[in-house]
Amino acid sequence: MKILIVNPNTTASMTAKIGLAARAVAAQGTEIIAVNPADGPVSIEGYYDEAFSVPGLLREIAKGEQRGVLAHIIACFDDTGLEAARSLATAPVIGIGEAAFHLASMLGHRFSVVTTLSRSIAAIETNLLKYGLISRCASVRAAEVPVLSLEDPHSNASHLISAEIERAKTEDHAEAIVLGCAGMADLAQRLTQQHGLPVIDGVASAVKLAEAMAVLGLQTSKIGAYASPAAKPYLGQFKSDAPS
Ligand code: 5HY
Repeated sequence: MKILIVNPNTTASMTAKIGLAARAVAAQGTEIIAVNPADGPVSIEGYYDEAFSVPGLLREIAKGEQRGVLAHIIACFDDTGLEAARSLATAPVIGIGEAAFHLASMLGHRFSVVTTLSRSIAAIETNLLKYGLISRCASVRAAEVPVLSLEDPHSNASHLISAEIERAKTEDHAEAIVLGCAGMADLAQRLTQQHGLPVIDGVASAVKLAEAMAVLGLQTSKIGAYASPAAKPYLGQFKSDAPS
């Protein structure tokens, strides 16, 4: 089976890291296709970046549909463009945030999220409300690390993330931790051992959920919220994106 994983930002090293984390847990026979758009922000830190990442994301989802992938994964923790992607796609579309939240909710009474910057907290809390899991979330904390510092081996990002995990554990009584950035995908195993509680990476979580849905032959429901977009002209630079 083919699974598409889209990093909606345009940093190729993060796409490579995401692909590595995905292939590390993929089942035999699962082909992971990891891509990022050519156009758009190098990192997504807040609503404005998010808005400009969506067109490129949707174009990659459209290509995945043409390639016949059995599931799509959006590898941005804000689940950027999730509903639009589901409207476009027939195969299931899984956001790494939603995937990780659900797994965390099955591992402890309450979980905390540790993300990059404070400016990302509101979008994560909004998603928790939307997914019906806000009551299971003890806190959403930010380690105050820029997304691209996760690509710098000399940064102290992992140390700051670790310190925030310890605070969530001791101050917020979190029983599980969700890593709030796709760029943290390589940290989950070490932080689980270091802190003695489940530390969950959304990339790996989404890959296993995607495989499950593909094996079950599940597809996005097209009779309501995620119905295919109505055919209409789009003018200007989005002319070629118009639904037919
Ligand atoms: C992500 N930004 O997973 C989010 C995380 C964040 O470029 N990839 C990004 O900090 O919002």
